Amino acid sequence: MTQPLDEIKIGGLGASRKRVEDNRFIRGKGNYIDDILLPGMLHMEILRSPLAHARIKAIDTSRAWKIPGVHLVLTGEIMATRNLAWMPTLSYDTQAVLATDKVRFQGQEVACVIADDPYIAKDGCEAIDVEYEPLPVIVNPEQAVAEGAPLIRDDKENQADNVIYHWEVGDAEGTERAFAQADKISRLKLHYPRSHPSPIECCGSIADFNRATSKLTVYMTTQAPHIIRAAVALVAELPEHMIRIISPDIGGGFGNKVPVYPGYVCSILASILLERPVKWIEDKTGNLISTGFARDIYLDGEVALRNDGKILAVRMHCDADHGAFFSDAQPSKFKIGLLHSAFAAYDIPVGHITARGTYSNKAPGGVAYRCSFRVTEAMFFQERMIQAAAHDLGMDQAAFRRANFVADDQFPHRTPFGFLTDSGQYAKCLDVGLRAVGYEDFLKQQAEARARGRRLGIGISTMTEPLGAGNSREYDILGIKMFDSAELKIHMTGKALVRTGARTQGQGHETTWAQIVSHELGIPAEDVTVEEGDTDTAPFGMGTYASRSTPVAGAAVAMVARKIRAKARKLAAHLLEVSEEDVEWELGRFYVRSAPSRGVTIQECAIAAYSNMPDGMEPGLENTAYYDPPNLTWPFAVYIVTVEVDPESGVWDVLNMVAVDDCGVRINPMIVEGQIMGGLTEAYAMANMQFITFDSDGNCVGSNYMDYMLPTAWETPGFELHSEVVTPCPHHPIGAKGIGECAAVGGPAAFVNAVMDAISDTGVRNIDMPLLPDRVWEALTYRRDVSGAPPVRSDG
Ligand code: MCN
Ligand code: CUM
Repeated sequence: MTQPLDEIKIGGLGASRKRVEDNRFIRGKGNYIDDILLPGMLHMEILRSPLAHARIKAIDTSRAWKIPGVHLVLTGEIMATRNLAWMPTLSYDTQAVLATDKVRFQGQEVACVIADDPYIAKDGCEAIDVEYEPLPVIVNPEQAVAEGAPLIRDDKENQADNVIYHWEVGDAEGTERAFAQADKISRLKLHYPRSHPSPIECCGSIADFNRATSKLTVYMTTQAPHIIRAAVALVAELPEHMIRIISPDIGGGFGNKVPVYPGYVCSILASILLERPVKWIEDKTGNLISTGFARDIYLDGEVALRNDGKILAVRMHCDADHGAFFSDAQPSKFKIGLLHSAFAAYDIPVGHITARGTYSNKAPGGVAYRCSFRVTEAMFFQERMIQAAAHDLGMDQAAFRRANFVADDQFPHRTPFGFLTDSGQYAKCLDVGLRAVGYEDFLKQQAEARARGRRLGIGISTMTEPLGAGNSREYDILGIKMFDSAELKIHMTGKALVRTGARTQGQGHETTWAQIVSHELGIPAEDVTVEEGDTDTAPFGMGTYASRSTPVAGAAVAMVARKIRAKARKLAAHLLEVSEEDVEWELGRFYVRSAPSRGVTIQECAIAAYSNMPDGMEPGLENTAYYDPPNLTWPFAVYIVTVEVDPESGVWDVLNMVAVDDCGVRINPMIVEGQIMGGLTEAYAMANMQFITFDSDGNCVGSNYMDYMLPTAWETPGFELHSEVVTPCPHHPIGAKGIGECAAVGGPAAFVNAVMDAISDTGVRNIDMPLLPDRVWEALTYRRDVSGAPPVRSDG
């Protein structure tokens, strides 16, 4: 008898396998965009606008052209001759590639210089003379809709004001009726500030157009190479087989590398004009002031309550500041993304959400920083409103949540805003978290400390996130449906190559996809190579964002492995000389049901596919599977934070943080924990220190790492992670749900709620993030809410 394979030993499902990609990263052998050198390559630098809103009177490039080593100076005027001064956005708006008429935000791309090296190109930019006529500036929605506000998008026909859209969902009348019957109405107004993904590697591209073959190859920092190829094909009217997008190693994406940026487009046109490779590498300030930011959204929310703690209805109005162009890179038909995933974990009979999007003189963006398209805002609003409601009712915040959660037997559950959540054990997660943090004990300590003048606080946040966009009925990008595919080739030696259309940026796909193959076929994970990111070799896919890779591409990997197994079974029957019905499968091996010791391994089937196949069977052992997810996957989490606030200085310290994440079956528990740790770190940073805002002239405050801080191990508190709650996803082939963003989504409210709890006796309802010491001090000292909405004073 053969020994059954030990799945963990071969690196299958549930193995905390070390990340194979790290082998090259920690040796400095990664292949990032700036590592790539092509023969004859030129370098591009971008001239950006110093002003937030100004008419361009003249651009004089003559001095730049004269600099030795300068090959090309691109302006909006030149772009316009190719119909490329403006480009369409994924949200059906237009965005300037290089400004022609006006600049609309500080940092906007005005011209590009292409030269022998980046330094000459930079000198070239400095030699361009632009004459600006300053215009009044708008930095928030209130200013955008004020009487007499300057019209930002005067380039657009039929755009008479600064409003982009009005949007609503839910039942307005039913909500009104429920509010009329409420014992109490709890109201909260706040601002989720602009934040920035800020990956360590900035954005960049190398365009390489070959006149002889007419083929355009672009190396690009993109999370979604196939979508970029489709977009280039549509915009440049080039056939797809003449475009190759390669996304090399990516030094972090976090949503920043989803949108299409002017730098990409300019490097492509420059390469076409010069017939030489053109490299553009963005600098850190360029990244912070001009690329896709996140959030910047205002909430006016109300909860209708019964005295016994039951939530009767919720009502929310949100004002979203999108910056100068509506360029949200999100695939839903909803203007405000998945904001209406709010309250999905709570059993709320009725609700109504209205939203308004406006333009401002700020860089465009809004949807992406470790979020499933505004779910971060949704969960933040939800958990801040829940805490305020519990406080207004005088109820314990944990008990209030438990009383309103969707119960385990209520799934699939239709939310008041139309989502169908798939599964979960919400109360159990909460109980695990409360036990871990020592809830009852802490409440006692808190009361004792308060009596001695010390301020302790405890904050709870929960989140459920719609991950895996999305089923083809409801999601598309430019009409392209959101399925994904995986291709699996088993070599004759039994080793394998799997490719998907996703693109890892640090999440570890090279490790985890191999584990799925291992789980399905019993091939050791170390025998499986994973490739992603090259549109000439990877099968079609919609890319990696919204933690959709495991829900969609990962599912496709499982499905293609099953197709391979089905063919291998036929080969096994042939080798064992029995009929297929008499063949049984155990991990890595087929055997004869009546004689289990007679069997063949998957590796023996692989060689047979090339050397000894039954009559009539096509040789080879490879296949492709497309996966159209039936629903989104809905992970759940509870985050609990305890803090101490120093009333003298407003400084707050985290005493303890507990995280209970249920993302269904974990493919690689260590990678999942890494994702949670990273997300909690970012959540802490957003709540505590990341400050990027604007003064009344539209100057970006926070355009560098002195102001916009990245937390290091020094600042970051420790986190205690819990993995004991596992609710397998009912519609995913291996029961996995996404995890990549959960902690960044649910984390911020836990920190803010903890600080608010510590000062709950002051009557202060809200301090906007980041909870900088001066804001907390102001709230405590003057007993008033502290808004973080721009403009800020720029004189310090
Ligand atoms: N995983 C697992 N078991 C599960 C779920 C996931 O083992 N039940 C593993 C996956 O196989 C994968 C990783 O965890 O290796 C993340 O999987 P998933 O949740 O599917 O998310 P994606 O791979 O689609 O990653 C996207 C997500 C997003 S949208 C942002 S933003 C973010 C995030 O990932 N950006 C990141 N985490 C990041 N981590 C790093 N290091 N760098 C980024 O840019
Ligand atoms: Cu919203 S950031 Mo991620 O989806 O790439």
